[in-house]
Amino acid sequence: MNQISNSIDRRGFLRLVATGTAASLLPSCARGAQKSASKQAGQPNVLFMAIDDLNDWIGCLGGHPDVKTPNLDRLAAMGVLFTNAHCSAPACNPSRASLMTGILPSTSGVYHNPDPWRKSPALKDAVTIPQHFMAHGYSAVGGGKIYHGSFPDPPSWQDYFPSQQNNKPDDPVPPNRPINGIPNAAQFDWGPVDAPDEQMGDSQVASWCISQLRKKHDKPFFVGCGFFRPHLPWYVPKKYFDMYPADKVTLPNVNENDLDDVPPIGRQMARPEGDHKKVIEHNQWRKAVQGYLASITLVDTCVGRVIDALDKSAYADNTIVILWSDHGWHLGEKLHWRKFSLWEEATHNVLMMVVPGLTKPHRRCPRPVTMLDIYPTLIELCSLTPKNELQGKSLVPLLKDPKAQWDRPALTTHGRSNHSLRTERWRYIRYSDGTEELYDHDKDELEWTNLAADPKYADVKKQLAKWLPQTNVPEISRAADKEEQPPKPRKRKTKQAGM
Ligand SMILES: [Ca+2]
Ligand SMILES: [Ca+2]
Repeated sequence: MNQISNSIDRRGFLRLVATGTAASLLPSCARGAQKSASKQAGQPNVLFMAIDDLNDWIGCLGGHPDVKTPNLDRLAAMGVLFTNAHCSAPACNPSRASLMTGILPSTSGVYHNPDPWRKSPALKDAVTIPQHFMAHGYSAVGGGKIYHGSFPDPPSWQDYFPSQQNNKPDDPVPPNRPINGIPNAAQFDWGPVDAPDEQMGDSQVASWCISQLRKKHDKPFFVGCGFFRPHLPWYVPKKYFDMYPADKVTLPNVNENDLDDVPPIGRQMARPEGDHKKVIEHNQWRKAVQGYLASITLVDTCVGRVIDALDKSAYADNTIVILWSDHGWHLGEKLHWRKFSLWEEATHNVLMMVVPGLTKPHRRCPRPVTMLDIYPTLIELCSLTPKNELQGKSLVPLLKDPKAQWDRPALTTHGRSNHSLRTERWRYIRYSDGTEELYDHDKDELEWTNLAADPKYADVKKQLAKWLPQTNVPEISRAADKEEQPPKPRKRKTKQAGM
């Protein structure tokens, strides 16, 4: 498979960033820094930005050497970039429901995309982040994808764009789909669309958000702004595809035998006979990477417009900016595509925060944190009433000092009783049948060598296992879901050989 010959060790590149060579290339934002130190009045506003399906392929996280994300890098450089942030669940709906309520999937039973989260006994009456802000005198409005599209939550918002029931403006689509030639691909498709930026749904969401920042507000505000790309399908204007010629893009570094030491439940999550096989058969790996990178740069442009508008607004000095993605994404690593797994590619996501008067520019926090920590962090930053039921932990100590002591690992759950714990050094996975994986990130950043069976690491596993949830409630009843599901497994005819 000569496609692999151009690949790199992606986390080898990450090390380069961390040691400063590439970090020195990061754009600075001295103006933002000066503003951060300026005196603020009253309760801070919150600009709460979300990006769907964005993994660590952004410049400042070093996940991919080709990607161009000048605006995300600029925002990260204005405050604290969490370099070891993970989702609570590697799928849109459970990740977002958990983030917005502060309750773990293992407590709520919201594990998958078709789970109507407000029907969970634990979340039925949950006060979401924007609801808590409204209860403290804030206005709270949103646009684009904050909750999963099938389960919007009108009580969370005073107003919503495009509407309380539909979070997604229409996107232009190219003719003659699927462009990639993969039959029955549905959303699993990529290629340029002949449309100006202004017609893209994300550009419309950015414009709506900018209009909010230009308004005169008589109360402190909470504005949610959620972007859809790089969620599938990767139809974005041609100029973004042209930035990443397919014959030159760097492919992920993939070990064809990587699944050989993965337990059966993990192999079922990877499902190498599905997407990966189709991508290879149709010679689409390079074009897929191109499409993902192009989609990331489109959304980066939207983020840039919003932060420029904030910078020019009356609220630049007293607005907390938080930007997160809901989970990561595989593009062939572990012979897997999409999210829906417990490995680094799927759990690692983007989290950055700029807090006027508190954070300093160019700070990188290596501590393992999760999206569950956002809710208690915002409560502390904005002096809202604490909520004891929240299961995350405020990140304020790390915003003040990104190297402060931090004892808890990052927990990610995919389906009932399948968990991953990530510390700075280790990833420990335990599936519902008791099978395990253990990876040493000091030596194995790509998680290729499962050490779980080695008795030498029994104590490491034992210490990590103390952090597994004691409660694993059953999944709540599913509803029809119009968004993306993990593809159904095909029946296996023979033992899966490495591809
Ligand atoms: Ca998502
Ligand atoms: Ca392996």
